[in-house]
Amino acid sequence: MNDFLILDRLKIYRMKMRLKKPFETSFGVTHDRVFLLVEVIDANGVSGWGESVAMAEPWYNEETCVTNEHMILDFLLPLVMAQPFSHPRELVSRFGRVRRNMMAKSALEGALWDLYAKRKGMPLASVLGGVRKKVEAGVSIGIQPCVDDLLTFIDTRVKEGYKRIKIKIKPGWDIDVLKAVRARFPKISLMADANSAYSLDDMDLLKQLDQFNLTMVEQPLAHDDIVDHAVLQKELKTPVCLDESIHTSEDARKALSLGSCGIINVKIGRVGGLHNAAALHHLCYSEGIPVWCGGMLESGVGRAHNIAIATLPGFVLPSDTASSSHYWEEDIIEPEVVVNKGVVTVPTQPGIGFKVVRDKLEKYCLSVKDIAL
Ligand code: OSB
Ligand code: MG
Repeated sequence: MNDFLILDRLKIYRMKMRLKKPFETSFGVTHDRVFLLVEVIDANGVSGWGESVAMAEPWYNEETCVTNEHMILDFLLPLVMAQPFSHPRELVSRFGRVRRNMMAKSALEGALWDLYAKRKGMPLASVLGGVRKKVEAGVSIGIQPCVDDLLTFIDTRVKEGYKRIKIKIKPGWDIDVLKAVRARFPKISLMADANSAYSLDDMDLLKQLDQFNLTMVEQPLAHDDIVDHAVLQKELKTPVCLDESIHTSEDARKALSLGSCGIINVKIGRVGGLHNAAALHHLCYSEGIPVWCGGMLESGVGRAHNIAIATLPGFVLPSDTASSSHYWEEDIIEPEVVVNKGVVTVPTQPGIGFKVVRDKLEKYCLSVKDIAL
């Protein structure tokens, strides 16, 4: 008797969903979220769902939707099919042969985790070792056309109960904007994410961040740096949080030993999947480094995975797990993700715990690759 996961089909859906409002960061503006969904179907017709958080363009990291599809179909799927496996963790070492391409690995591994949990009849959060029934939600607010628009937007989200507001900053949209936000909202938990828009030449400006009592400043310096961040962290009282620079637990270990940051943003896609995200969490938890789950403008599928990982005990800061309605006119899952008084209730159904609604999926689907295995 074995409990091998025997796969029958794999489907890759190329998706395009219009954001309610364009999302602007220091690296660019997103109007439509173009992404991939991965569905794996076992011999009993049970489906597991994963989402690739790679974007249409390589501005956040080097991956794109097109490179992810190529990696999944031409390299990762053959590794999955090469030998039987009974747990998604067995794939991590197989995928290790493929350098990087973390988001591609994560999309496929995520679908297999959902399938695994459904076959066990357990919520994904429980399978991962989660301990929370609710996760605290923060919200990430892009660069706005003017400061008044930003203040109005923050006001609605604060009134809705979000536990932390993150604003995006870039040169020219930083100190004055934060001054205005703090003047209007002196008490809220506030942070700023620069998506690598500064360098050590901006030290004087970055030091001014300390006056705003920010919970953290996220990824102020280069996307591939941990050395300059250590120099900066020594000069700042505000904790530095790393996002783009951390792809593995080894990266985190080195960053922590250099003192490059006080907090780490864990994104499942950026670290190559749920197994690696849990491992990164375990390292930070044992080192006393707080983590939280970052977002990548996910549809309901990716959002559900984020909620599951955020139930681990070291996720002690609010995560970017906003309501579906913050981003979308309608999401592709039922029920939608809802933040109530700043928290999301973790689903108790098996797997990701949200149902993918086929009609809605089809509405936003550009094309499908359907592969018999
Ligand atoms: O840096 O955290 C980021 C969105 C796309 C790419 C990078 C980032 C973001 C966000 C949005 O901040 C977070 C969310 O999905 O709510
Ligand atoms: Mg970030």
